[in-house]
Amino acid sequence: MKTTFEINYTQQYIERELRFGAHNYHPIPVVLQKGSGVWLWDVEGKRYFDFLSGYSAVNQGHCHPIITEAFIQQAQTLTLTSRAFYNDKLGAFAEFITRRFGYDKVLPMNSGAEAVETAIKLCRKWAYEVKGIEENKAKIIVCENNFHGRTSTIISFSSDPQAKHHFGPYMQGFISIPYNDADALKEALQDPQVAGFLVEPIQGEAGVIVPADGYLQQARALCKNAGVLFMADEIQTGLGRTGKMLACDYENVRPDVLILGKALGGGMIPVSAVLADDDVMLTIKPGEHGSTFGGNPLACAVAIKAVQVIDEEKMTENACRMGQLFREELIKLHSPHIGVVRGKGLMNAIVIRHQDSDAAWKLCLALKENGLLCKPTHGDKIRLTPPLLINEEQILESIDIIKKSLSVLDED
Ligand code: IF1
Repeated sequence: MKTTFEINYTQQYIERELRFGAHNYHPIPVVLQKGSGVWLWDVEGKRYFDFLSGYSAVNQGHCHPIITEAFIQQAQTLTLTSRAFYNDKLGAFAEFITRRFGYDKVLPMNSGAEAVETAIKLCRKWAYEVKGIEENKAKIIVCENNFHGRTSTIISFSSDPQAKHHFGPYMQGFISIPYNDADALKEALQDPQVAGFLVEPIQGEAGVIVPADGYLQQARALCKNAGVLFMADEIQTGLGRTGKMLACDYENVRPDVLILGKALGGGMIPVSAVLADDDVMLTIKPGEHGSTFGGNPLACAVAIKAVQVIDEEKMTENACRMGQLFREELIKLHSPHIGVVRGKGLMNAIVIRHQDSDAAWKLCLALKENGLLCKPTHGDKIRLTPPLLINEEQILESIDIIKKSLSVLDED
């Protein structure tokens, strides 16, 4: 039973956060306290399906027992040494992750944005020292409506005004082309100063934009022919999210530079990584790049388990099956308010069709009331990305919640 007192209780948490925290987000008004698997609980004890999964950082589910165990054990042993010294976990992580994904070397970082920055720096170093581009002239091709993070360099090549307005001056050296357009890429690759192509295999923030079958393979081949690096940002699409370990696996594409993040930290700590072969990775020499926290023993111990549980518990296969069922069931609702259902595996989105411009926000509030958490993006799109261990019964239950919640949009 919900009393006025309890509503105020939630409100108190929200007010404190607003009072003392910067206002760089506009959260759904729910205050979370506990998580387990696909479930979250708020401070009033109400349980929700998590259909955001910490923006896909929690693919393995909240507080996964095996990852938690590795975390606790390592936290009680050794957590941070810096890279001034060797530690006994970085080698194990490096061997594990390079073998798992088939690359010569890994460079560990923390956030996704740092890993993207690392890929950009690596690409430029390679451009000058291997490809032979004139100093300070290297260019990287990116796609319109990309999302690769929020550093001042990365927002320089964003096409989202919200992400870049009044954060200039911007970094030079990026060429933006339409996504899912191999001809545009071919054209842009004519420029001999191009050193790389940075792309999301499925665009996340843009609203789960799945490119045409064959696009990634075509793009990969075009880059190879032009002698430029194909760099895949799999920070959000990777680690089982789309129903394959990597979204690039759908087209048997092996990027020259593979960027991983988010779920590599098992939903517990920020862990990101850049994978490449020696001809690229060894262009960066000691002292030229790094991070205090990158490759720390706690991160390494957690990251190994974070990937192992995805494999051992067949989360990728489950994401593929449950994603298919989920999209089928969404379409079967025949809701006049759902314009589009799209996605792969458990990386899905719906586009809300409604005259009211804040209909998606209203729907998310109704979903929250009915026990399912998610967040709109770009006004009319809602990403639906539950943890990868969600089962069939839970998918059907979530569909019931969505069906029930859609009725709030009938009213006007
Ligand atoms: C926020 C979306 C998800 C990413 C790709 C790099 C990064 C991200 C493909 C940077 C981050 C975020 C950050 C989050 C919103 C979020 C997001 F809405 F943008 F699309 F995941 F759903 N490459 N994605 O998607 O990684 O530095 O954040 O670790 O609030 O900014 P980071």
